[in-house]
Amino acid sequence: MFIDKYISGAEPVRGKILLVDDQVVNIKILHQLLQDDYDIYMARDGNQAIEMCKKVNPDLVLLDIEMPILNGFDVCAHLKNDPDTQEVAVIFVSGHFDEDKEVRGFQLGAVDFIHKPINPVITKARIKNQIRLKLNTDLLRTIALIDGLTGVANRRQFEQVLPVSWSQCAREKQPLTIILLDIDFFKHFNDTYGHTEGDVCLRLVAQKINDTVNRPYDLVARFGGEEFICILPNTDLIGGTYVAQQIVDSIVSLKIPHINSSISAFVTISAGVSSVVPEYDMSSTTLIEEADKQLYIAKDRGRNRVLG
Ligand code: GH3
Ligand code: MG
Ligand code: MG
Ligand code: MG
Ligand code: MG
Repeated sequence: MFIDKYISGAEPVRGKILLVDDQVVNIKILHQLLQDDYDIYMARDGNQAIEMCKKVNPDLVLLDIEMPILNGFDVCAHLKNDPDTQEVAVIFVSGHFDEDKEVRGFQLGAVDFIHKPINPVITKARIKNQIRLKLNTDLLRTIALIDGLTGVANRRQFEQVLPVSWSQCAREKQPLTIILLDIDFFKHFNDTYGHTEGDVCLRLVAQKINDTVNRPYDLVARFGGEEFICILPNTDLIGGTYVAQQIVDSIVSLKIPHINSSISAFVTISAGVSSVVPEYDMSSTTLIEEADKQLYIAKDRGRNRVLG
């Protein structure tokens, strides 16, 4: 995932709003009011609302309270209990002012209340505030997990994802593979071309690794200075070694000049691979240590190669 699209992307992010009401006329009024500024989705009952939330991941739900079968409170409770939907902002749209209902709504995690018949100016303003807050929160969360220089995951994200992948593979009795990568003679590169060119090189290398590792649950992270690490769930040592070799080859094919590399005219990278079928009571630290050991041997045997 690359951060540029969040920060300097040409198209601003449009908020997504789900309108939930059993009365078509109410949905129509809100739709007309909001359609120019937001992407609008609609649901006519509670179950449909929950389904839509999972599918379109809206930023905000405008939720009617009085509905048959599942009322608005039930829907809100459901959304807030599901990790997939708990971040969504919920504004209740209620028939008339009722303090007990407002208390209940806020206790369930709603962020605001709007009363019918709606006042268009107040409604728009409240929605705008909540959408701005939600999009900013999303942006901060994203930035906190991304390496600012290269745009790939940062160390923090790696540390969050590894235990999740670990327990998922343990549960499914599947192998988990780690690839540790380190650019060869990168100190010489900086000394030769300068630190700014070094940064450009790091970006290009990171993007190439990211393009090469592309299964949905794989992760590429910057592990430290010129080191990168990949998590490959459901991948054994043979598969992981294959991916690592593809990375090593793809970095050579970038043809980034490196006149002071002792082994090539271009920038190269070395890789250490390690794999395990995780058990819950094992530590993932040994897996990383093993990859580091293999990386060290790859360096020792001439660099620009994979060991595992
Ligand atoms: P080896 O082949 O053994 O890995 O040699 P190396 O020179 O790559 O390894 P070493 O650990 O000696 O040097 C790593 C260099 O990476 C030194 C440091 O200045 C550079 N580096 C680390 N982070 C950054 C960064 O963010 N930008 C730039 N331009 N350079 C960085
Ligand atoms: Mg209703
Ligand atoms: Mg290093
Ligand atoms: Mg290095
Ligand atoms: Mg090292």
